[in-house]
Amino acid sequence: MKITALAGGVGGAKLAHGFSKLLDSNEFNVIVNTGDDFEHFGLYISPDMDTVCYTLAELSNSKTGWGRENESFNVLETIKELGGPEWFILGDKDIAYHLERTRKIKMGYSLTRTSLELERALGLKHKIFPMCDEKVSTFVDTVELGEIPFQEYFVKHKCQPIVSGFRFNGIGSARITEEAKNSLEQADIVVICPSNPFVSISPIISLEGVREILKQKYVIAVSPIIGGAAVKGPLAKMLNELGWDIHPRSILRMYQDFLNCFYIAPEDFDEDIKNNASGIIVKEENIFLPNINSRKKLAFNIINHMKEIQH
Ligand code: FO1
Repeated sequence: MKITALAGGVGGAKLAHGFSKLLDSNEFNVIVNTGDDFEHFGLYISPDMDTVCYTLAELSNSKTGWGRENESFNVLETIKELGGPEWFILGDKDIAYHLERTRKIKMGYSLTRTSLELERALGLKHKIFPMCDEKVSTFVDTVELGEIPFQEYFVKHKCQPIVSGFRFNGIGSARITEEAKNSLEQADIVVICPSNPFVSISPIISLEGVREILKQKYVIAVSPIIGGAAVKGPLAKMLNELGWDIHPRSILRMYQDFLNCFYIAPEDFDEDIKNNASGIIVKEENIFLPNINSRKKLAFNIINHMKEIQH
């Protein structure tokens, strides 16, 4: 059984963590959004790649979900003393990771090669692919501040501005990497992790040809909305500001042209969503993933569902 997951940051990393515990290196890969990537202090920072890699390596900060556990902040403290920008929190070990990524990229390595080498150094057995090697930058259109870069919206302005749209700069000329494309084409199932559909999954599926591949595959998505709220991050606020219901049915609508099966929480499950899913199987399951047991359990249930379908 081969599974390829599409993931953004913290929510996506949790389910990917579950699969990584159950499947071998040749059975599971992740393709990660790079629209959040940006340069800060001259460093190439790839927040969603970092979060997925740190989570699978079990190095991630258990409170925030991003950054590393047992961090020190000497560099950031010193930057503060020097009057430099302190809005984006970078720990010392994390800075070392970004320095090494930046060094490799400056040497001419692609983001994919750089990422795979860093993953090996972290001891990861599964491959985590950036969606593309070209630069794609997410911009958020806001009512108060106009269009701003994603990390400024997310971290500097703490997701407070009202959202009116998104733009993925560079998406038209970016191409899904050969590695990520092969992984999608060879997968028995593609799992869309419980990540933000607007800013984490949309950049991946907006790459030329990706939707067409998904339409040929058995695609399972896990809702990032539970009981009228996002498990983490600004998704509920974004849905509300863009005029969508804060309900898994909104997520289902966004994915419906390629989705086969949708996992939602028991509190969101009713006859209405089941009957109006246009042929998509809606499954009721615990999709709250705070710890390794819940992550493994959901991954196990998804694998079992796939085995049933294959028989
Ligand atoms: N998220 C925050 O809310 N505040 C931060 O200061 C912050 C720093 C940071 C540093 C490295 C990294 O890899 C991720 C970091 N994140 C931070 C998370 C990240 O910016 C967002 O979670 C994603 O871009 C959204 O998926």
